[in-house]
Amino acid sequence: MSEFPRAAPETFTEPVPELDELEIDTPLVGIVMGSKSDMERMEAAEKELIDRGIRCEVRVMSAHREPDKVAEYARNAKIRGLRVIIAGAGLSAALPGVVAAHSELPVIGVPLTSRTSVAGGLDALLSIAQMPPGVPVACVGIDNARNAAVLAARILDS
Ligand code: RP5
Repeated sequence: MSEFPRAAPETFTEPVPELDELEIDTPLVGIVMGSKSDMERMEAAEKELIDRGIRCEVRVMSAHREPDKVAEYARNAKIRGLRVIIAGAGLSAALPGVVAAHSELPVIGVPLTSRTSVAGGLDALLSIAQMPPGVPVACVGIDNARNAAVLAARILDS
């Protein structure tokens, strides 16, 4: 017979308050975008998630101006409890692909129009949709951040 004192069975079933609090507050979806100028269009994703009661966080970070910040965010996303990342960007729209390169989480890209877009945002759409094989990024329609949130909700529900 073991000499180690045994914990009462209820010790294992009691909730740990600190962990409970963490789970309640942890965002499930990260919404990132390449510039503050993207915020107006990306707010539709945040609104949709809030309307559905899905916890989310919003961050501005540029793949070309702040590559280290983007890499760090993507690398830590899963361990922080995020389950899906929505990434919006305009022009060559590298952000969703860079996030996907540094994270195993599903990434949904939102191609955005901006002041100097080519062909009404087709530049961003192709940059996101045409990721090379092995590093997938889901792609919703141009400026359709709401659909990214709906897709994120479906991923969380699957
Ligand atoms: C991209 O370039 C951003 O996602 C934005 O859509 C576009 C223009 O950015 P700003 O010049 O307005 O910062 O990186």
